Amino acid sequence: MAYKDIIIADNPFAYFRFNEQPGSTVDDIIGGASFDLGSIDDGLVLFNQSGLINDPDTSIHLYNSSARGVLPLDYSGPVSFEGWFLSDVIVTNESVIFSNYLNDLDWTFRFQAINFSGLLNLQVNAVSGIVDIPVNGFTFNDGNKHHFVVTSDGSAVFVYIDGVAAASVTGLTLLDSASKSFSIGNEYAPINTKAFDSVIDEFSIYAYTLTQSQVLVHYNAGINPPAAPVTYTDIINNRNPVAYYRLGESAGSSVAIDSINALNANYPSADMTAGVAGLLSGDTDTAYSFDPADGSGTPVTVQDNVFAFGTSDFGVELFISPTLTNALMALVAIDEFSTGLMIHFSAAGELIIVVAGISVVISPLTHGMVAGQTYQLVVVRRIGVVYLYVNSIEVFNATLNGSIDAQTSGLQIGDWPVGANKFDGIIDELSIYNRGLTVNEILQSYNAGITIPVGDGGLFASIINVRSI
Ligand SMILES: [Ca+2]
Ligand SMILES: [Ca+2]
Repeated sequence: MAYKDIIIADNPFAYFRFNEQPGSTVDDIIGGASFDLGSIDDGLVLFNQSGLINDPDTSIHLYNSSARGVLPLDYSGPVSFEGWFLSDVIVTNESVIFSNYLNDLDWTFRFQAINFSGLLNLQVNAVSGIVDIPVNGFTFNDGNKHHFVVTSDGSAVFVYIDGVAAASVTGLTLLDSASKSFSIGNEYAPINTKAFDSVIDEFSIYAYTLTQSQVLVHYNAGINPPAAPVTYTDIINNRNPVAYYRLGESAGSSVAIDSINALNANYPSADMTAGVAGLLSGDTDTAYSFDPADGSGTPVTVQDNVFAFGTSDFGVELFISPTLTNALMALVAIDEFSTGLMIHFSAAGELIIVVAGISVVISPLTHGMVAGQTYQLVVVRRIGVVYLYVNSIEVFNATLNGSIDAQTSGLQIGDWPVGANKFDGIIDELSIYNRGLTVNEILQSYNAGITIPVGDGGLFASIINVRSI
């Protein structure tokens, strides 16, 4: 998970990424009831500095200026401030990273580098009087980026540096400043003599006190780049599908044991073969093989209403290896013919997509699938248009804007609800989405899931070999 997503998941009151363009105001990306640091005081502002966390987002240098706004929080109650700064300058004056400071009489706190002790220091104007909270052991101008968090819960103040508690004072309640003037990168206007002369990034404010474990998670997320998904399964899970069936369960199981986000299903003990080699390259997870000769009994069935997409976008991705393509046989069916979604082959070798009773017929030459090979099959709807992708290549699209309604018979894999039209071949790794996957997503999962063997005669092999994300 990216740093930004982790911060947003922890419900900040405001979150400034400092990725603005010159001339713009500093916007809180959370929006809603939060607030913007709309004004930047006169002074040198260097936008688009290299960011301090491990992602491409930029940062800002507010030398001799500040980003200010009125922060409508009660400072005497629970509150947290978090961000990153670069410690690459020799501090020659008090150098404020953030503060609540309207004037000499109306202030609550300032977090600053101070020259006379060489320490990082939180200075708090508390109910009990002014208190200095030095961060012992912190050496300024070490050339490194640092993560900081300051929390106050009304009775104790904590300072965390780089994920660990670095200073704390108990029995301290912050004054609730009348002005609630809040500045990043300096003290109060118009004096501006205590500018922080380096880079600040990813400033977030919370109306509660972050816990030690939250602080550590945030720090680690900013220091370490999020691990890139490396397997097909990782990629699919990252997309947060409505359901993902890996189809490696044993026959007769009623529990989706190796699927993630999947709804429990009825995997019949007869009429199909579980445990066959899966269709993903380099993945030991198994798949199901269907054969009409085994009988026309129950398909894999999932009873649930999460597939009621209405007229909204949706996505279905799966891998298949058809034993033959010229038979009436269903791959995936969501509910009944007239109110659902079906993907099936016809006796003429066509691939047919049915949405709310409206069928489109894709000729064998167009869909390009032949018996005995493995294919990634993706059907998505984006703004009323349904697209078919085979091995990541768009081969067909048509307007199919009918409503896919709440189901009575759920999701069928390898047949459709009335039975007797069983697929002949292997089905694996079915994922379903309540949005239309993008072209790049489809290509990414294709590349992760399948490797065309050298010399393979697949219709699309020559095209695929020159495509990449
Ligand atoms: Ca940033
Ligand atoms: Ca599988």
